Amino acid sequence: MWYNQPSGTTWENALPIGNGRLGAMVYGNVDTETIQLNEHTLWSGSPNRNDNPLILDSLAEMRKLIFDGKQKEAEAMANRTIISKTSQGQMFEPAGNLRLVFDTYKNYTGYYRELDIEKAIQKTSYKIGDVVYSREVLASFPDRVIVMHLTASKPHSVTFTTLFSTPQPKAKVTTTSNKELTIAGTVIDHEGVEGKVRFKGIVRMKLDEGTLSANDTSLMVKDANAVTIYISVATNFNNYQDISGDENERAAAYLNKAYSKSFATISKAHVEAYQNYFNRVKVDLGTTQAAKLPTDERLKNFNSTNDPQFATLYFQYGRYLLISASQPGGQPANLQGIWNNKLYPPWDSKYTININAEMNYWPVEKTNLASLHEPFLQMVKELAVTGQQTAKDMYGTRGWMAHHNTDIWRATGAVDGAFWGIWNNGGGWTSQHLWEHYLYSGDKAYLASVYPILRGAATFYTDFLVEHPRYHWLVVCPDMSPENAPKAHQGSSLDAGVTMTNQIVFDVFNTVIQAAKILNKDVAFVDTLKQMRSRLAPMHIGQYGQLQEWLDDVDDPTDHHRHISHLYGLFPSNQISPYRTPQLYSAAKTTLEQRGDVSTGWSMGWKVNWWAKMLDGNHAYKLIQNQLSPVGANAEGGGTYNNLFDAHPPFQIDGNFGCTAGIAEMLMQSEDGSLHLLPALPSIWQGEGNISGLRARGGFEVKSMQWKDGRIVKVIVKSNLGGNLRLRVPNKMKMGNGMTLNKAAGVNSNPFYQTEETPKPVVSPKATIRLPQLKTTWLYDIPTKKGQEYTMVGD
Ligand code: FUC
Repeated sequence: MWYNQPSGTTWENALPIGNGRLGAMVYGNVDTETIQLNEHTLWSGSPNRNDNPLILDSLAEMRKLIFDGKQKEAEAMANRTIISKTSQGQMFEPAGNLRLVFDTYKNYTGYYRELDIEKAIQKTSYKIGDVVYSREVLASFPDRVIVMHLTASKPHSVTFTTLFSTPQPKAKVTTTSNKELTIAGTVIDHEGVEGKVRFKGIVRMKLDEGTLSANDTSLMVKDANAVTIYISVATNFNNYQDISGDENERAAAYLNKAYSKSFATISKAHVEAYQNYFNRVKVDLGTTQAAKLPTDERLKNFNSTNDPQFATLYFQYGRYLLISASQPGGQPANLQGIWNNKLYPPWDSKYTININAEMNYWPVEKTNLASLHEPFLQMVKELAVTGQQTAKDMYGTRGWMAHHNTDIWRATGAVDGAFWGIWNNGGGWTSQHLWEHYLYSGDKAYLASVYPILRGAATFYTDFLVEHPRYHWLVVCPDMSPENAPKAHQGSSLDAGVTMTNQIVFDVFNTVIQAAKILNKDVAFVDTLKQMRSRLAPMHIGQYGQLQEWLDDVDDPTDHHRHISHLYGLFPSNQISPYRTPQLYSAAKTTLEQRGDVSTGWSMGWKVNWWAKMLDGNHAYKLIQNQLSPVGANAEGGGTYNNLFDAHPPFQIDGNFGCTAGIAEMLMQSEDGSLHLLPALPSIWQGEGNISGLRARGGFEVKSMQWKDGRIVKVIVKSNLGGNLRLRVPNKMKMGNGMTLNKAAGVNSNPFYQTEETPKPVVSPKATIRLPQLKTTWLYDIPTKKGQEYTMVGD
């Protein structure tokens, strides 16, 4: 990514770097360089809970109101008895800005700045007079510090003053006797929770000639040949229950260790560590002349030119952002990843778990970054602890649950008001990531270790489900379909047994049933789950041919709401399939068409995945075009900033990750009983292309895949676990050695490719169903051995 202009004062022009612990936005301004700093554990507040236990005594009454159609009364009651009376969630906080103020900056020429996502290094350069100045900055993975290197083409030309500014009201900037610049502070209180996270930042310089001096609040470099700036930030956070760490000691330890190394040494180790992740996937969708322009111009042109490399760049940038924001042992990527400059960020820059936080982790397994799933999986484990008390204190159930938001303290109470907060599936949905991680790795010891958490998520539902008095299915009540309400409910979102919830409960039960079978345990519990599963509400197809969002046929075909939660069953779940459930597939398509394309950033990202699952590459590509429009160009607002951050707006990183996952889904899918290659290749990418390194369920890795004119020329699949490889491809193929391939027959014997039968939908007599016309595909079975590679070529 590169630009001909500095960022100016616009944060969304600055370029992000990060190592999963430290994040920074680098502005690249000539007069004053700004490095806006974040640290992953720097959050407002301190360990706290936010449950409202009043509901426990009024649950029966609440349910009756909902079942009697008195949603508004139920909502008023929920605001009193369910919504938290304390914290609505704490905020991810900025540390401050390191500023380098230069004495020579006027009349610069040849300005250039870039973010090299193959190396995770940001560079800025410009010329003043006959001196070329350059800056390079990285957030080192192995060394845990941010390091900037400044050089000039003429000796003794580097002169600047370094200072800190911060929006944190309880922070102090000083210099030390050994000429370090430091910032130390305590975060703010928020919503009645005392801010107790302390942070420390230390900046130390290494000069090649020239002089370094200090006053009370700044460091002055004069006439150096080159300068290396080492930046270390740490907090006292140990985990969500314990903040007894020593931020001073930590910040100093990282700094001292790194300071002994040169920029070249740090840079080399950093690039190696980064590429260990990044290089696992390579993709080429073609390159045209359009790729020669600066990134911001390509963004402007994307909708009117043929620039397939821009989609490649955006896909790889999603991987770059995930590697930079989410590292084992760190916090999961939040609504803004690890990049926030505001004291009061939008939605607290926390974790919204009715879609956004899960979306962040959609690309992680398939784009070969599985170990970066860890921070999210760790959060789920912690939610299972805090959420156990919430389940007990609020709803009197066993197991664990979470509502629609959480934060670094793993709060699991209901927040933001009844319209948004009465959603009980934060545990159910996030727990499915544990299972997904298993499906890709096949690691049974891991599965055994997370089984109690999966079981706990199911146990909550076994205690919480109630029989619907009219329909007699087992339903969740109170319930809601995230953030949407049918007109029939007088503006209230409260309901019972909404489609998304039924789909999530179905998944949670299936997962435990399968996991228990693999681990050979819990026969009685599995029996209970099977019985209860058979009493869950099936999906409904309503009067307009749509997939119903609610149990009653009350959808509005002109509703363009950004949440289309009932399509959870199409993606990321797999209950709706073109091959297995044609009626539901048709209904899901009708729903997608009725809801329309353009929306907020993350909603468009989700739609890329849905259209990929619809096997409609051109429609998926249209959504990519909508998403890759400069912010402001779409009527509904969603789009992309110059630094390719996704715009809700404002900036929210989920859209980046959603679209990255969607591009992977267009090229390969492995959820629906086979490894499906090129399921949704848009015409614009058909000519020629290749990708290597995508991962599929059951331990398969597509080592390389080449296509031409929409047909697969050659594919090499590595089998890491053995078992049947059922391959679905758009053209006839044979083995690389010329042998014919066996046509697939019967159920796929590969245990990682089992699909649970979706209950038959209830169909409105008024519905018109257009059964799908599917493109012909070839389906083969290839028995594989663990560790072997298999080459298949077009026939
Ligand atoms: C949900 C969404 C909003 C936003 C917020 C962070 O509330 O409905 O669009 O993404 O999360």
